[in-house]
Amino acid sequence: MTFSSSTEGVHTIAEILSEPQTWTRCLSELLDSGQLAKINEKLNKNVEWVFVGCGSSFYLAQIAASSWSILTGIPARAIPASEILLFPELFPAPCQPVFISRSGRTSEIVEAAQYAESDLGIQSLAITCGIGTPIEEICSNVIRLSPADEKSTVMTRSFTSMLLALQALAADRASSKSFLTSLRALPTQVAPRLDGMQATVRSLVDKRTYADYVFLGQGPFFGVAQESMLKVKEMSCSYAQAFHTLEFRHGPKAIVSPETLLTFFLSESGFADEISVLQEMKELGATTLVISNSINAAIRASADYSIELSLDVPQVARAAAAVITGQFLGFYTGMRKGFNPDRPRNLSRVVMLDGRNGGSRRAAT
Ligand code: F1P
Repeated sequence: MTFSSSTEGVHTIAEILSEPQTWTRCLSELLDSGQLAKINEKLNKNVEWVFVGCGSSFYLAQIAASSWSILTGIPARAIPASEILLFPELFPAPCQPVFISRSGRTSEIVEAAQYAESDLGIQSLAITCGIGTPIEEICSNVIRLSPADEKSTVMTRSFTSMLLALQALAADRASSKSFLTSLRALPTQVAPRLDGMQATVRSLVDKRTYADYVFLGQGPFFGVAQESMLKVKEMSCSYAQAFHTLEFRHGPKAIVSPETLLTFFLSESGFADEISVLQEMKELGATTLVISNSINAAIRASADYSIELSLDVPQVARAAAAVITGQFLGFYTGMRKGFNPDRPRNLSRVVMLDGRNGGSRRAAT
């Protein structure tokens, strides 16, 4: 594989490779400080939790909401901040909002938090990698993960670190000591697997690029598919889409051809059903990449490429590790196409909207 220059992408690849050690730093600070229990005492217990974000942070919100319901049994959903601003009816009180923002400055998320706290009088939670940001001023409770901040525009370690922090909050809420133990063990289990992940992705990218990158996942892995789609779009300007795995049969599979790279994030809960989609799509001629905790003969028969995570943690805790594959795929596809992932086309680190008027929102009749 030839890269246009050795200096390109240096920040992004370094930040991806630093994820396990960053997780260790963020999780130990969080778990050893007693902060999670204090936050859980203050936040509302028995209402719907609503995770809010923009861009990658919205896809993070999707994984966090799915994790929250699975771990605590409390209803949860994810919503882009813009929906709250434009359709406030979609954000009914009472609810427990969690605002997710690496920068803490994105206009839509700041306004949505302002609306929740000032207009609706809801005590919310913000999670950010920034310091001294508007979101920290506005929200009643804040989780700060400064070690996870990045130089690069695209979110990588900030994404997975904030995800693990929210999964830890859910585990604390559910008094699940075993899940917290799994999260603490995750970095040590994932670190030695990065080389293998990277090698498989590089061998795939080395051979060719594709007209269409499709990512498939269910439950918490749907958000993983969404974020992987965005990483490939942002870093390589390729056409990429994401679907719930079984949803792909209901029409979108019309696009399948050898020009299509289908990436399957297999779950434990849907393993057998998801593999049958894999087999069907292979028969239709797709090129397939499978990320699974275990790879069996059925997968090997239909996977052109596969990455076996073999992590000794519950499936929800594997989402952060699975996202890294999508980050590598976006990075190496971008480098191969002559882009610089550190400076993605058309993008800025933070989306700040000029003159976006704040003020309270009235539901349209
Ligand atoms: C995150 C975000 C990213 C996007 C780009 C611009 O905003 O929208 O999702 O990839 O980097 O910023 P935030 O998490 O800082 O609010």
